[in-house]
Parts: sequence; structure tokens; C-alpha cells
Amino acid sequence: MKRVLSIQDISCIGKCSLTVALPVISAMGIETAIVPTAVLSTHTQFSGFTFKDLTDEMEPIKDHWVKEKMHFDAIYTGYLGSERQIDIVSDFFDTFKSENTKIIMDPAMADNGKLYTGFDDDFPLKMASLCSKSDIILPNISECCLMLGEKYPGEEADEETIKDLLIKLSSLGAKINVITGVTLSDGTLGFMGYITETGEFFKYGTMKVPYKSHGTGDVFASAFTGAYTMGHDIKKSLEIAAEYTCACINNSYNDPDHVFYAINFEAEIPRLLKLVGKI
Ligand code: PXL
Repeated sequence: MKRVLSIQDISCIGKCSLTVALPVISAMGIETAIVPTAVLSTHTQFSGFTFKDLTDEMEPIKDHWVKEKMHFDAIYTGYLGSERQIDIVSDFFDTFKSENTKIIMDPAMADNGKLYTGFDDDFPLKMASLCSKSDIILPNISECCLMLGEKYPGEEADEETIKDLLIKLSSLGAKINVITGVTLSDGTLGFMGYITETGEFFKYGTMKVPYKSHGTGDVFASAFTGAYTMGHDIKKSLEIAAEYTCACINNSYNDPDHVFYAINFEAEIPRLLKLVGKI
């Protein structure tokens, strides 16, 4: 069985980070090991959330796994709670990266041009420094601009603007650069990508559902990580992730009982399994 390591927080209520990565990647038949970086009562879009930092546990966990000779087919990072955690994650990459370990980074920290509560202005630059160790990075438009120190062009930025950002993003050193949450010229919502080595652009869009919620990037990155680890190629894995995320958003949109803080990712897991060819 393939084994993925996911390093991000546990938001006890929030349907994001590890409470998405664990069920989604496990459902695809992949062992999902975790390093929880913090425990929050909810994600940070609620007010009054609690936050227990787990940074001090990260290195002892790593040291134990070195003794156990653990191997990971992929390491997938999401929300990280502090600059020190970024340094420790960098050590995890150095320690566990082997020839066939893919490093997937979702620099989850911002939306609508603004950093999430709790981060200071230097944080995106620190996150940017981790990109050079990644095979693929998956920022949204806000995260991309903050890491580059570029002006935020808004959620409706056109394809030329996104291409320009992708070229700049590639200078951070990742092999494949993908910006999510992009409105394409045909009115669909999807992603645009750029392969650093070849200079090739690619893109894919799905129906734009008029519904905005939280944790969509986490659903996308988890589905991508699972599909890619299963052996689908990068573009196909990104397309599967886009189709699944769109279905989850649409499910919430059509569900009068949907919660405000996340999307109905659970309801569409059977569709994801069909998309990856598991059922
Ligand atoms: O990527 C979403 C996310 C993950 N983790 C925490 C968050 C958020 C979004 O707000 O607050 C703690």
C-alpha cells in the first residue's frame, strides 16, 4: 500500500486540513500518516477559536520515524502555524525525500487577498522559501501574490495576469506551479499551471457554482495528492481534483442544510472513487 504523510493542523470543527486529508486520501486506498501541527477548536474563520501549538512534538515524531526507517510516497503539507514549523517541515522534506517521494505543498494561509487571522506579514515569504523543495505547489491567487510580494489582482484576474504570476511563481523553485481558484476566459472556474523546466502552460475549468465557502483548497489538494499517489499523471490528477471539488461545492449549493464553514466533501467521495477508477 502506498503511504502519504500529511503535515497540517487539526481544526476539530471545520472540515479542512487533516479532517479532509485523512478521509479523502484514505478512501483512495492510501495509508495516510499525519503530523498534526496544532489543534484548534475550529478553523480560523470562526471567531474565538482555541489554538494549541504542537511544534514541540514535530521533531520527536520525525526522530522516531527515522529509527523506524519510514518511507513516504508523498509528503503533502497544508496550513502551518508558525515560521518555526516551516523550518521543521523543511527538515522533514530533507529527511524523508527519496527518489520516489513527491513533495506537494499547499501554502494555505490566505483568501480574497488577505492573510488568515494569526499570521504576520513576514509569514508568506517564509512559506515561499519552502517552495524550492517542492515538486508541485498549489497556492490560490492570494497566496501566490503574498509569497511573491505582488499586488493582488482580485479573484477575477484574467488569464494573462495569471500566466505572468505563474512565471514569477516558478522562480521560487518548484518543479510544477499551479494557481487554483482561477476564473478562465470561458467563464469556468479552475486552475492554471506552469511547468518550470519546459515553460509549458496548462489549464482546466469546471462549472462555476455561485457559492463560496471555506476549505475548498484543502479538498482540491487532498484529492490531487491521492490521485497522483495512485499513479495518475499530474494533469489528470489535477483535473480529477477539480471535478471532485466542483461536485462538493455544487452539493453544498443544492443542500438547504449545508454548513457555512465548509463544503460537503463527504457526500461526493463515491464520485471521487469513480473518477480515480477505484470503483
Ligand atoms: O486551508 C484552510 C484552513 C486550514 N486550517 C486552518 C484554517 C483554514 C482556513 O481558514 O483556518 C486552521
